[in-house]
Amino acid sequence: MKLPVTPALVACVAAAAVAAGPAAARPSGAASVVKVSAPPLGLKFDTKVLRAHPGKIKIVFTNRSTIQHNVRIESGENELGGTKTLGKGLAVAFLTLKKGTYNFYCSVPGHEAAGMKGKLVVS
Ligand SMILES: [Cu+2]
Repeated sequence: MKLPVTPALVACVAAAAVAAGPAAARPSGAASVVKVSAPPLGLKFDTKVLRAHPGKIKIVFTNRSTIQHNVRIESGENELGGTKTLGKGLAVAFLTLKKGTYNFYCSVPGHEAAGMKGKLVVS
Protein backbone atom coordinates (compact mmCIF):
# COMPACT_ATOMS: atom_id res chain seq x y z
CA MET A 1 0.00 0.00 0.00
CA LYS A 2 1.32 3.39 -0.93
CA LEU A 3 1.11 5.96 1.84
CA PRO A 4 -0.47 9.23 0.87
CA VAL A 5 1.89 12.17 1.30
CA THR A 6 0.04 14.58 3.52
CA PRO A 7 1.14 18.17 4.21
CA ALA A 8 1.55 17.19 7.87
CA LEU A 9 3.93 14.40 6.93
CA VAL A 10 5.95 16.73 4.73
CA ALA A 11 6.10 19.23 7.59
CA CYS A 12 7.40 16.49 9.93
CA VAL A 13 10.11 15.50 7.49
CA ALA A 14 11.10 19.15 7.06
CA ALA A 15 11.18 19.63 10.84
CA ALA A 16 13.36 16.54 11.22
CA ALA A 17 15.80 17.94 8.67
CA VAL A 18 16.03 21.18 10.64
CA ALA A 19 16.45 19.27 13.90
CA ALA A 20 19.52 17.55 12.45
CA GLY A 21 21.34 20.86 12.66
CA PRO A 22 21.49 24.24 11.00
CA ALA A 23 23.98 23.00 8.42
CA ALA A 24 21.88 19.97 7.46
CA ALA A 25 21.13 20.27 3.78
CA ARG A 26 17.70 19.66 2.46
CA PRO A 27 17.36 17.71 -0.79
CA SER A 28 19.07 19.64 -3.55
CA GLY A 29 16.83 22.11 -5.27
CA ALA A 30 13.96 21.58 -2.85
CA ALA A 31 12.11 24.78 -2.19
CA SER A 32 9.77 25.53 0.67
CA VAL A 33 6.34 25.87 -0.86
CA VAL A 34 4.18 28.60 0.57
CA LYS A 35 0.56 28.78 -0.48
CA VAL A 36 -1.62 31.82 -0.11
CA SER A 37 -4.90 32.77 -1.69
CA ALA A 38 -7.27 35.67 -1.96
CA PRO A 39 -10.97 34.83 -1.48
CA PRO A 40 -13.62 35.78 -4.06
CA LEU A 41 -14.83 38.69 -1.97
CA GLY A 42 -13.05 41.32 0.06
CA LEU A 43 -9.58 42.77 0.11
CA LYS A 44 -7.81 40.10 2.11
CA PHE A 45 -5.65 37.01 2.01
CA ASP A 46 -6.76 33.69 3.49
CA THR A 47 -4.00 33.87 6.10
CA LYS A 48 -2.04 36.40 8.11
CA VAL A 49 1.00 34.21 8.72
CA LEU A 50 3.05 32.22 6.21
CA ARG A 51 5.91 29.94 7.19
CA ALA A 52 8.91 28.73 5.22
CA HIS A 53 12.41 27.41 5.65
CA PRO A 54 15.51 29.42 4.77
CA GLY A 55 16.72 29.09 1.21
CA LYS A 56 14.68 28.83 -1.91
CA ILE A 57 11.01 29.58 -1.37
CA LYS A 58 8.22 29.04 -3.86
CA ILE A 59 5.19 31.24 -3.40
CA VAL A 60 2.02 29.91 -4.96
CA PHE A 61 -0.67 32.54 -5.05
CA THR A 62 -4.23 31.66 -6.01
CA ASN A 63 -6.45 34.62 -6.68
CA ARG A 64 -10.08 33.53 -6.48
CA SER A 65 -11.27 37.09 -6.95
CA THR A 66 -11.81 38.99 -10.18
CA ILE A 67 -10.13 41.94 -8.46
CA GLN A 68 -6.47 42.25 -9.39
CA HIS A 69 -4.05 41.18 -6.67
CA ASN A 70 -0.47 40.10 -6.14
CA VAL A 71 1.74 38.86 -3.31
CA ARG A 72 4.91 40.84 -2.65
CA ILE A 73 7.51 40.19 0.00
CA GLU A 74 9.39 42.92 1.77
CA SER A 75 11.98 43.25 4.48
CA GLY A 76 11.22 46.49 6.27
CA GLU A 77 10.39 48.76 3.35
CA ASN A 78 12.63 46.91 0.86
CA GLU A 79 10.61 44.96 -1.65
CA LEU A 80 12.37 41.68 -2.35
CA GLY A 81 10.13 40.21 -5.00
CA GLY A 82 6.84 38.47 -5.45
CA THR A 83 4.23 37.49 -7.94
CA LYS A 84 2.87 39.42 -10.87
CA THR A 85 -0.47 41.16 -10.50
CA LEU A 86 -3.33 39.13 -11.86
CA GLY A 87 -7.08 38.71 -11.82
CA LYS A 88 -8.59 35.29 -11.14
CA GLY A 89 -5.89 32.66 -11.51
CA LEU A 90 -2.58 31.39 -10.24
CA ALA A 91 0.81 33.07 -10.03
CA VAL A 92 4.10 31.65 -8.80
CA ALA A 93 7.22 33.42 -7.60
CA PHE A 94 10.56 32.23 -6.27
CA LEU A 95 12.65 33.99 -3.68
CA THR A 96 15.70 33.06 -1.67
CA LEU A 97 15.41 34.23 1.91
CA LYS A 98 17.41 33.94 5.08
CA LYS A 99 15.96 33.33 8.51
CA GLY A 100 13.83 36.20 9.63
CA THR A 101 10.40 37.72 9.63
CA TYR A 102 9.26 39.43 6.46
CA ASN A 103 6.09 41.18 5.43
CA PHE A 104 3.87 40.00 2.62
CA TYR A 105 1.27 42.24 1.08
CA CYS A 106 -0.64 43.13 -2.04
CA SER A 107 0.89 46.16 -3.76
CA VAL A 108 -2.24 47.18 -5.68
CA PRO A 109 -2.98 50.70 -4.37
CA GLY A 110 -5.16 50.65 -1.26
CA HIS A 111 -5.14 46.88 -0.77
CA GLU A 112 -2.44 46.69 1.89
CA ALA A 113 -4.15 49.47 3.84
CA ALA A 114 -7.42 47.52 3.57
CA GLY A 115 -5.78 44.50 5.20
CA MET A 116 -4.02 42.55 2.44
CA LYS A 117 -0.90 41.95 4.46
CA GLY A 118 0.71 39.56 6.87
CA LYS A 119 3.97 38.06 8.08
CA LEU A 120 6.21 35.54 6.39
CA VAL A 121 8.23 33.74 9.04
CA VAL A 122 11.37 32.05 7.71
CA SER A 123 12.88 29.72 10.30
CU1 LIG B 1 -4.89 43.18 -3.83
